[in-house]
Amino acid sequence: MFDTATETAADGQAGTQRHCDAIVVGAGLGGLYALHRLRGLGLSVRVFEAGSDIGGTWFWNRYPGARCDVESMEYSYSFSNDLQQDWKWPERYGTQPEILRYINHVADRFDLRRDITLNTRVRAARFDREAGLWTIETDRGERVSAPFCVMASGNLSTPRVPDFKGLENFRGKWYHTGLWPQEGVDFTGQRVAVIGTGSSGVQMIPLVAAQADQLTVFQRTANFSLPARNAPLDPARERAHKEQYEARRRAALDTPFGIAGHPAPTKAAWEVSEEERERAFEAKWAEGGSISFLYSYTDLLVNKESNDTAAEFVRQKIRAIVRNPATAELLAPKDHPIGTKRLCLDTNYYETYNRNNVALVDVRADPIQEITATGLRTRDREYGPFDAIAFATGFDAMTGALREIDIRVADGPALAEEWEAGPRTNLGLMVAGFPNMFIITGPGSPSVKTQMILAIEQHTDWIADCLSHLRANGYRQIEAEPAAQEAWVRHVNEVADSTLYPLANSWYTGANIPGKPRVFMPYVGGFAGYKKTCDAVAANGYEGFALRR
Ligand code: N01
Repeated sequence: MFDTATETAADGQAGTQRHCDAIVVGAGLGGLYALHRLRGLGLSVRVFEAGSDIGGTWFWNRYPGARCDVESMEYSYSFSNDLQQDWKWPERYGTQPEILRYINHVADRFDLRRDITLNTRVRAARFDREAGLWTIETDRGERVSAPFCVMASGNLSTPRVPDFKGLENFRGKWYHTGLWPQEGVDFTGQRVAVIGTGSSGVQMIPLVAAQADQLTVFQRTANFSLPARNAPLDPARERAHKEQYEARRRAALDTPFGIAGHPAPTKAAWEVSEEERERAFEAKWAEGGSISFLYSYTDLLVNKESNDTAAEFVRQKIRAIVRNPATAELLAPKDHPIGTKRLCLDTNYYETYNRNNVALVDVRADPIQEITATGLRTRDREYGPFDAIAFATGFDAMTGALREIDIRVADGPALAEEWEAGPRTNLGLMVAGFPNMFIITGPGSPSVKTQMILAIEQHTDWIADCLSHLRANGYRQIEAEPAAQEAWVRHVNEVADSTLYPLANSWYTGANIPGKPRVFMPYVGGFAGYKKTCDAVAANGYEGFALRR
């Protein structure tokens, strides 16, 4: 299609082509839609996936309780109305198995599998400017070339077990939430340690507590969590949603989080009386959901005093739920404004600490020093014995997967080196100096601060339109211009600095990885405004991007 030599392997299958029009890295929700969309342009595409099956995040994160914190009617593809009308979500929030089933249905329905190579990790990607080709190299020794490369490698796809001394000596079994065994884990009768209390830990802890003999939770930072209020999807609500599905999807494009159905707040928290605020927070607490809670007032993420009122409301709820006052105080977050770390959604998280087989240990005051043969040692004491340790310790977020691939133009510096002081992109979509490489939901885009599937679709549609434009106008290369990239990076930082987000040590800033530069990575200026900017850039002939024939 782009007039490159197409050499097909002997069996003639697209899935074995050594040359194609576009290579896609990753077969999660992003890679699958990219394949579908680019194929729709008539391009030949090959997708490489490290996992033994498709699904990305929802393939790997099989820990007990794994569930999406965006409602299932929203957290789904919008590109096919038939698909969204046909699919039936059983619950308000999709479980990991249900979402994986949905992803597999999409792959079959749109005949995606034939272009996906599984069990294959892309190790390197080199661009040859003269030939105008990316060549990727896989861990199975395969080399494939294409003029365009789309990185759909995910934001939370590089699981991280902290560098604890002695893990290799542990005689029990250990697991990471993001690499959970496919066959599941039965903790019945076991003494279990969970390390980490982010979204994964908060979801997993109640289920592990219900199964295990004893559970010890090691908490470094208390996190705010709100009740999900999950329930079977009400048929009347589902019907009403489906009747307006397309209109709701369009409405979502005009919102900051990419989610429709939450009326925009009109007042700042300080403008109303304490009683009115309490009533509003109470109603949101009863309704369940994190976005609607943060949407109670206009200024919760920009004004510390206003934020304090919401934070204190949740702290009081924790104190009311957790019977042991010392445990409640430990669980009540005080070191960051609410919403500046990912706000968790739970089912019975705080209630779990009222069980007599559950203990909470503060490893902020007394950090973990070492994993031992039977448990772990903090500075002050030993814990254990444990039969199993479950690490809910998160990911090298947003840049991890890209930095692991040796991406270069000829013999130039690797992308990882270019990003040593933090990621730099234009619109989160492309990187100056790396032509014809697109990133889906990359750093500098709203991605993780929105409904991810909508963000994926918006990026992929922009990329597909861009490739159509190049083809129609005889261009063969596109590259972010350094000045436009600098301006975008500056804007991303300015917007972040005008909010409370930088006050938290979070994976948004790289703070969870020792040595990772502290840069606020997602764009928090809102999905709607971001999409308008991307659309304007395209309408102005890809302003800020150099196009070459
Ligand atoms: O990871 P995290 P996650 N010693 O980085 C602790 C999405 N997600 O997998 O906060 C002791 O949030 C660490 O402590 P601290 C969602 O976007 C969504 O839970 O760094 N503890 C923290 O408590 C989410 O934000 C869903 O001080 C250590 C925890 O480990 C993102 O994925 C579900 C430690 C890591 O929390 C990541 O969530 C799950 C150490 N050395 C995930 N190192 C839903 O949709 C780290 N920790 C619901």
